[in-house]
Order: sequence, then structure tokens, then C-alpha cells
Amino acid sequence: MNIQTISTSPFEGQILGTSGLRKKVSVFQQPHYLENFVQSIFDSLEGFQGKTLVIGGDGRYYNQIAIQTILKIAAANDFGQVLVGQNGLLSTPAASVLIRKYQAFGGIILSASHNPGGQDGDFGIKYNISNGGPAPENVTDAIYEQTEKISEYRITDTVDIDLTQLGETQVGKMKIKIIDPVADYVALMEQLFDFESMKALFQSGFTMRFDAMHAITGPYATHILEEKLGAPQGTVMNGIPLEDFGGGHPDPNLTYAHDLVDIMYGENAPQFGAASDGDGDRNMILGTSFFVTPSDSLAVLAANATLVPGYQDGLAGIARSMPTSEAADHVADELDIDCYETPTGWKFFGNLLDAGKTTLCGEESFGTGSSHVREKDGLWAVLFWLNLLAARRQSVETIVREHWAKYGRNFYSRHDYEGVDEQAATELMEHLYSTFSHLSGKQFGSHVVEYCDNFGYIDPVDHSISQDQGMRIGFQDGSRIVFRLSGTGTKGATLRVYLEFYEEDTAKHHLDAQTALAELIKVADEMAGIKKYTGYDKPSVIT
Ligand code: G16
Repeated sequence: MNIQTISTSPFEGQILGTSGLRKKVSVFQQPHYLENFVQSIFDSLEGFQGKTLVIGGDGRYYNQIAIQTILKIAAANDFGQVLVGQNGLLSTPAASVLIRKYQAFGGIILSASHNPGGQDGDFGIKYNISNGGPAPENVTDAIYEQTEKISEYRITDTVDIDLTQLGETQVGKMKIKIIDPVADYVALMEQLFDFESMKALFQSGFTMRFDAMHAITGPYATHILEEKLGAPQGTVMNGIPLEDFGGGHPDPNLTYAHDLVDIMYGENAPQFGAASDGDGDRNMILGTSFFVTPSDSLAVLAANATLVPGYQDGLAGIARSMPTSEAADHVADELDIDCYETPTGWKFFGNLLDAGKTTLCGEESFGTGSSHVREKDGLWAVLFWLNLLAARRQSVETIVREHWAKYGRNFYSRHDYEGVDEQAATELMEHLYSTFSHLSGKQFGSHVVEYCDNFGYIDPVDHSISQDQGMRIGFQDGSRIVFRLSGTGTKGATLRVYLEFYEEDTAKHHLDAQTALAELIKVADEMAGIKKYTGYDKPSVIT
């Protein structure tokens, strides 16, 4: 095996966003682009020689090609062993399981998550550290700095590795193990959940649909739901992972998971519906003609956690990202445990989980997870719900309505304005910020402003500081509007407007969220000039 040292020069903009480096496939296809980034990851790390690296991806276009390149660079950089999912596949949470279980030094996950795939779609690469979670900001900053000064990378000139066969092979001194992408993940789920009671639920005629959206969770969900739990064949739909996700947008929300939504809101709808995204870390939960917001889902799981074997001793705490609704806070109050508010990005939960301060974490962006891994975990959330349904034998809707009756309802919605001109989006945020000094105490409709700030976070464990995490406006009645620019888009800017209104009165809980939030929606536009700056007269996606 020959190791070649190739001269290169930096590419602009290899900056890691909310979750890794995401770009169009054509950007990654430029000669040296991927190589530069991977070598920059390794150059920014210390002490990995001889250690284990986990590699896998969501199966999107370019996944296999990228893995071959990464294997060759890893061998040239003296990793001792690489664990690769068969056919290059690993869901993000499964990669986290493997890193933890086999005490790997870290992992590289190839995915642009819920962004569309295919030759004209998006590709992405994330680095996870030894706790199994996304690299924190000090690591991602160091990688970015390295990309700006890289002058060479090292690569072996070996032939491509056959990723289709389980087993071991060797490149120079580095061992490559092709492993079953599903087995270790399933073993962990069996420890956490009551598979017997879920099996009995299906035996009683319970009906469910899981939409894998032609993305990575297909094999995982088919194995667990249909083979292990005995759900009828066809329970998992769109279960074969495809390089372009069948032309779809693998984002489990009411807009993009329309195949499932049509079924769940149609005639003879199943009792439970769920979907996951490109790389398997997101989840959407539906009952019969009933949508559970991710914020409510986190709150319901927290309130019912002791019904599930893996959480029967209770929760250490709950953590949610700042724009996620405060529904979980009410549960934390009741349970007398801490509720942490972090910036958007799963990486901010890692320290809290490692320090044992929180057990459950959740985000409004269809992300829910727990201390079992250091990523959000789509299928885990679905199994958690299924375990609750098996334990309570009530409908999804009844469980959620009973929850609102006890804790009050946090009406919640996110309005996205995608592909906005970047300068206009920045100007909107600057304009909003410039009004903050005279907003306090001002009345908008029936809402009086209590506070407004640009959210900053001091990590309670390592005391690192993250500034500029979104504009928050809180009202005296407990309502909130949050404005943020997404960190995961690849075209222009995406403005996210998060709206929340707290209602204690059970008689009003039946209202549709957009109706209950109508006044706040107007206030948001009045405050930020959304129409004026973006040129949009309505959001491109409402969740
Ligand atoms: C990523 C992050 C999440 C974040 C989401 C949306 O999810 O892991 O923590 O909430 O992006 O981020 P933004 O609002 O900046 O677009 P995923 O599923 O894309 O990896």
C-alpha cells in the first residue's frame, strides 16, 4: 500500500452549520473538496492513531463514493480500525450507538439529513466525537480553521473496498470491518422498551403505518416493527432506501410526509402513524386525524416516562432547544426536575447528557432523544410512543388531550420562509434587533411585551458561551415569538418564525393551532416586516 501526499489549496466556505457541512452534491464532487474536508477533520484531532472510527451514511447519492475516499484517507492517517455499515449504510442514531458501544474515537456520518438527495440534491458530512454525539463548537471551529489553511492531504492508493459483504478486510495496517447496520441498534432498543407488550398490542389488532420516506430507517423499522413485533407486512411504507429518496423530500412533517398524512387523515385511518427523515434522527407522530407537535411529544414522553422500562426510575432532567415550546417545562415543574433551555443544535445537549443532568431532550424540529445515545433518534421516539400506547391502551389523541387538560396547552407553530435573499434576511434580523430597546412594555393586539433579547447560552457544564442564537420576544401572557435564521439550508437564507401561545382553558384546547395563533402571526409580521424584507406573502412551510 502506498501513501500519497497530495498538494491542495483551501476551498472557501467549508464551514459547519447547525449539523455538519452541507452542500450541493456538485460542490462535493469538485476534485479535492471532500479530501480537504476529511483531512481537516483529522488534522484538528489528536491521539486517534491506532483507534477506531465509525463510518456510514443515509444512502443518498454520493454516499458510497465518499466512503471509499474517506477509508483511504483514514488508512493514510493511521486509524487502527474502521467500522462501516454494510453497503455504507448507518442511521445517525445507529452510528451513535456504535461509537459508544465499541468505544470508538469518533465517527463520520454522511448525510444532509432531511434535505433532498440525488445528483442535483444535497450531500453532507458530520463528525461525531467519542461520546457518540455531534462535535461541539470548539471542535467544529477547529475543523473550519484547518480547512482555511490546508495545503496537503494523505491518501492510500488502494483499490475500492467491497462494502456489500459482511466481514473483515485490511488496508495497510488498518482493519476494516463491514458490519450489520441494524443489529446493535435493535439490541439497545430491546433493552429500553417492553417488546412483549408492544407485540401483544399488535396481536390485539392495533393498526399502524410508519413512513420511512425511502430513507435510512426502512431496514431498521421493517426489522423491528414487522419482524420483531409482528406488525403486519406493509406497516412500513416507502421502506427501501433510495439514492434520491424516490424524488421526495425526506423531512417528516405535514408538508413533506404527505403519503402518510393522506392515510392518517383518510377513511379507515390506522391508530398510529409515524415517519422519520433522511438519516433517521427525526420523527413525526400522528394519531388518527391527529398531529402531535414535536414540542408536545417531548412533554408527553416526559410525563409518561416511568411506564417504559428504560426510564422506569424517572428522569434526571429534561432539555429543550430555545425555540421549542415550553410544554416540557410544565412537566419538569410537576416532576420537580430541571428543564434546560439550549440553543438550536443537538450538539448542545451532549454535555448535559454526559453530566447526567438530563435524560430526555427534544427540539421543535422533529427531534427527540434520550441518554441512550448522543443524537436524536427517530425510531426510538416511535417505539417510545408505541410502548406508551401499549401500556395505556388509549388513542394518541386521548393521551395528548388528557395531557393538555392537566398541564395546559402550548399552541405552537413554526413558519419557514425558505430561499430568502441572504442580505434581506440579515437586514430583517438587524431591523428587529434595533427595535428591542423600546419594545418592552409595548402592546401588540392583546399581548404586552415582557422581554426581548438575542438568546445567548452559557453551557452549565463547561461554561462555554454561544451568542446570537435567535431573537426572543416574550409576552406577559406567556406567549413567545422567536426569529432565527436556519443553519442547515444550502440555498439562500431560511427565516424561521416560531410562535407559541399558552392556554390553560380546556374549553379552548380544541382550536386549530393557526387559528389560536392568528393574532401572534400578525404581530410577528408587524414587528419584523417579514413581508417587506422577504417579499413572501406567506410562509413556504408551516409546521
Ligand atoms: C439539525 C440539527 C437540529 C436542528 C435542526 C434545524 O437537524 O441537528 O438540532 O434543530 O437541524 O436547524 P436549523 O433550524 O438551524 O435549520 P438535522 O435533522 O437536520 O440534523
